Amino acid sequence: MDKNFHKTNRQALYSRLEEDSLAIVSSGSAPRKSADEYYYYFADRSFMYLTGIDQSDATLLGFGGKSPDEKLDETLYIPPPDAMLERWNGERVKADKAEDISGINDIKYTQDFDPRLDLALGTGKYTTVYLPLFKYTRDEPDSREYRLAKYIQDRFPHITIKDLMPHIKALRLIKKPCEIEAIKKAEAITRKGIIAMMQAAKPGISELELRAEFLYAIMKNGAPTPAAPPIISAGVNNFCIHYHDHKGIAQDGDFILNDVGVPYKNLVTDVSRGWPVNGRFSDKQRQLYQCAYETSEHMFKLIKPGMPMKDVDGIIRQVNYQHLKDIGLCKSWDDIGTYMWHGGAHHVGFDVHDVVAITPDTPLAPGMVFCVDIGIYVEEWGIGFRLEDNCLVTETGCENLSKDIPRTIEEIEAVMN
Ligand SMILES: [Mn+2]
Repeated sequence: MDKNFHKTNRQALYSRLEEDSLAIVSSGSAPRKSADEYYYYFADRSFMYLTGIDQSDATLLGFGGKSPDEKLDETLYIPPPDAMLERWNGERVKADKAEDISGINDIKYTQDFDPRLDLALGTGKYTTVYLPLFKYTRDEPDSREYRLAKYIQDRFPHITIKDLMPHIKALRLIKKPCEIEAIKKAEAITRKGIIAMMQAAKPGISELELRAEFLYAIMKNGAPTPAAPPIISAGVNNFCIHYHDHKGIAQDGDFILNDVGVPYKNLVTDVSRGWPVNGRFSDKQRQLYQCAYETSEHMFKLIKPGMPMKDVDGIIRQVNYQHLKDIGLCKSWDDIGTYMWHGGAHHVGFDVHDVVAITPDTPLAPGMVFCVDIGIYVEEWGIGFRLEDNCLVTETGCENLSKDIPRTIEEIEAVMN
């Protein structure tokens, strides 16, 4: 991304904050996996959104209440050069490069952060510190932000700590044109990965080999990693929604489920398809897939600005119920939960389940990107799958960003045979 993207994001963020406030966002560090082995480092997504700097243990310090045209008052703290550590672990971002990437003019080293913060808060000039206080579950250990919040409260009791996440989530909700372009690039790579699996598929292939085909295709096309651990399963394993075992072998007649995504410039896709391992839909597979396809097509004709977010899920369920009733599977509305196990409309962006400011009543607006995900699970038939596409809300309606990934029965069979 161009540095102006990150700069515009920071300007928009600071202008939302109270005057006399500070905002602190850290890039994070890799958690330890076992012994002296660490998980791959993955920069905090909001830090990436604001700076573009893919460097662990870096911190952005910004000052709130600035109007978007004012000169930004901010400092980026990066780890200092360390020849020995860099020989082992790779190059650390240097000040000039950090400035080029982020558009931040004031770059300092991490050891300068604590004294600067103490000094600033000690002046009595500031009343509020914003920190991204995000926990996925309540019993997660405290991140650096929570520890910092506690330190500030103990040491500077006159300071109010506020959560920065609602402001970041509001910004991340509406995608800019360069983000949409990046998602489109990511869709093209995702397409290659999914087609590679479809073309390699044959009865007897293992889930692991299908996964390898996907990873090989996307990495060969420049994706350094999948967007999230790919979900690729066969037969009854499709009934585990977040399946990661990859121990199964696809038998003749099995349906394959793929729920996969790819990042491009930090923007990700999330696409699911269901397809027969032998390349020909059976009658039952065809019936069910067509229900999901018709529901999806209905949604892409319907979605437009102003519609409340909750209607996407709600209408998917109603329309899909009607289709499942037409083929005799649902007798009454009470049956729908037997076959539809999850909702289908989460946003995608810097995260696969994007961290955005949304409520059920939020009206859709141009620039939002979310999944239209129709999952059908019929255990008595041994068939389960999702048809999941990425929907961009436009000025007048919407666009299916993943429409070029084989989607109709005819397209899938043509690619596989
Ligand atoms: Mn998905």
